[in-house]
Amino acid sequence: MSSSNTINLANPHLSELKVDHLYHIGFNSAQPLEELFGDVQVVILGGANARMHDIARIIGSRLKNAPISTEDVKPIGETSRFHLFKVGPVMTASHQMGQPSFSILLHEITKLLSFAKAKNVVYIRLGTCGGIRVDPGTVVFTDRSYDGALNNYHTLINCGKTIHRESRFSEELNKELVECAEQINIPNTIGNTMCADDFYEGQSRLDGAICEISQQDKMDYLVQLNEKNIINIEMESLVFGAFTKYLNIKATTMCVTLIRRLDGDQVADGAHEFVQRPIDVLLQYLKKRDIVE
Ligand code: R2B
Ligand code: URA
Repeated sequence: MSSSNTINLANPHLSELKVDHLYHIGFNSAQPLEELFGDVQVVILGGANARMHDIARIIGSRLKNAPISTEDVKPIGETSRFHLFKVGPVMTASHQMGQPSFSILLHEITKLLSFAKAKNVVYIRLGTCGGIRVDPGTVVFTDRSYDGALNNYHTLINCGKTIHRESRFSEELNKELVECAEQINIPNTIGNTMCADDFYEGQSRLDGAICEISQQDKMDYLVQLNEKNIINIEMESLVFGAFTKYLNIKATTMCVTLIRRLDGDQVADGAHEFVQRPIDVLLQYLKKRDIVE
């Protein structure tokens, strides 16, 4: 963030573009972005289109100022890749699964909000994950994110060179959200997260179509994760923590555990009832910020 608390992009080449086309979300810098998005305060990111639509509907209907009826909440911009919603000062967007897709969305919404001069914007990713030792249904707030080799940085290749960016979320935002979770009695913890590029082999599961590890290899690895205070495993936090830290955007990841990986790898149908928990924490946070009733 810059001194005026708008998002300060870190790209000197952008000023050379006459119009910046935000290709995947279907907006461009020639549009009146300040009018459309200048009031955004909170950005909610999650994997699935339908879930982000539901969250936008709930927030829209509970807005303190000018509530929006649920049938009027519709995706905006280009919808073939991501679904983006704007309800009052809240933007919600689906990012699909994995870091490459999420990273594209992050670049484009961040340019959009910077061009719109939105101030003090907070980014929250909410979703699901696998827990290691904690009980299913625990909401985990990520402090640091690690890759599968237990590096606390996101690696990218730029012009053939390897770049590492530390991945860490806002301590302040995590504390605020923990307080919200406590107020509504949702089991929660702050800890570190392992971010994998795949659900099966990348998360040391034994139930993929290919598996080259033994049960003992998996257990030894889960113990190693535990030694780094890694509580959970998901697929987007590493790039998210690195990107937002680099641009000084207040952000975090809050994911509910669907399973306890020390007990197995399969996600049972019933686990999906837990998906509501991070949404309830979010609504409590928006209430505290006086955005929803
Ligand atoms: C959690 O759940 C998804 C995989 O099922 C992935 O997007 C993630 O991070
Ligand atoms: N999402 C993941 O990435 N892993 C799990 O085990 C569950 C949900």
